[in-house]
Amino acid sequence: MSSNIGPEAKAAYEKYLEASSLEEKIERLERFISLVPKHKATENIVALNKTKLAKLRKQLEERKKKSAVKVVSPFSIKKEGLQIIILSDYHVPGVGKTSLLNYLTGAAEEKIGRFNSLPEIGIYDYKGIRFQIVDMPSLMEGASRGKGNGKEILAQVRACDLICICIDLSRDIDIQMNLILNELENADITINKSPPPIDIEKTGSNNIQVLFLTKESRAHIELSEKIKKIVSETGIQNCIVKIYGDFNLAAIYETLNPSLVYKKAIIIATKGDLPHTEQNFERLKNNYSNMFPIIIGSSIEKKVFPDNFGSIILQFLNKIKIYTMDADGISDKPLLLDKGAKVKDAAIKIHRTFVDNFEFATIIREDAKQTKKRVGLDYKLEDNDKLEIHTY
Ligand SMILES: Nc1nc2c(ncn2[C@@H]2O[C@H](COP(=O)(O)OP(=O)(O)OP(=O)(O)O)[C@@H](O)[C@H]2O)c(=O)[nH]1
Ligand SMILES: [Mg+2]
Repeated sequence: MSSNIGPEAKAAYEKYLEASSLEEKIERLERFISLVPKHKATENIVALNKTKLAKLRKQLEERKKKSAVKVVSPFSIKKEGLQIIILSDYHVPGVGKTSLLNYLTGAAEEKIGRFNSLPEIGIYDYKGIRFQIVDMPSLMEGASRGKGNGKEILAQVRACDLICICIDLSRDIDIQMNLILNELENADITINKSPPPIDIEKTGSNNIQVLFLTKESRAHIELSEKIKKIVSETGIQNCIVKIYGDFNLAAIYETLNPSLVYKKAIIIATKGDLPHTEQNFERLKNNYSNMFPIIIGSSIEKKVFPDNFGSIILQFLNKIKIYTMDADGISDKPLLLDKGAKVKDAAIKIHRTFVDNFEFATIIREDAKQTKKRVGLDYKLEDNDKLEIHTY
């Protein structure tokens, strides 16, 4: 073990090595990872141990699956439309999550100012689009290790479409940000980052091949042997590692960690009406806008909140809305599609038969020169297009 990790983490690692049961191993490895100081020199140690941890967790899950009677957790929320999870750190008084939920959806008014130990859910309707907003119980330090139902909360966060981190501007912002970012990282939830440009495909042959498939990846061709060694250390002996872009060894560890998820997140700063909160808001923007392109200032008390919140989210999630139309008129509930989607993607979403029996489509685009256009399945759609599909 490297000397960069400090005595406390070293001792924790030794304890992990002595653990006998699977549960004990997981708990001690989690503790070890949380104690390793996070900087460049320890990146690989953290990544390697996270991969180990993910494997142990998987083993435990499989063992539980075999024996367990299924119990539905109150923290597991069935997704309805785009799911947004509101998170904050634990504090009395609260950061303002339930106030925000109530402002956007009208749900849970009676729970404002009272600590929520269970999730509260509401539907925020924006121009006919339904966003499911989940106000989660606040995260305590150690949530990723299970404190305050942290594991259940973070398991749901892994499945959502967007994380909204609420930061109380009347308190120290770095304490709040550090706690949340730390717990998310320890739960293998990566924020506002794309997955590395690497695929690892298992093969039948008994060797590890590394393919550098672009000019950017070939700049690191000398890492080939190191990559093989890292992959084989995790127990994979037969695979092709395909690399499509610029990368480093930490990215190889990342790809090998089956439990890593990549999530988009924004920050909502709360209680902007309280005295001396301007400085904290400036500080929040200065320190975190590299990682968070969207930081919204708000005061629910004074009803200060962007009217176009729905549109901000859709843009950030790279979604466009398409209005279908037929002889009876234009639907007021749009279809949500990924940016860059074509007529074909919309047709599939409506019903497969619209693709199979497709004749042509008509598009109305308000600000285009030719407002009504006849197009085919491969035509690229834009936000707010009105679309009519004609079938045989
Ligand atoms: N001044 C001010 N107070 C606010 C604002 N938003 C919420 N509060 C107050 O902050 C307190 C906590 O608000 P909640 O919405 O219950 O906070 P929470 O994050 O849901 O709290 P927990 O469920 O306990 O984690 C309440 O007394 C709210 O009235 C705001 O914009 N300005
Ligand atoms: Mg609450």
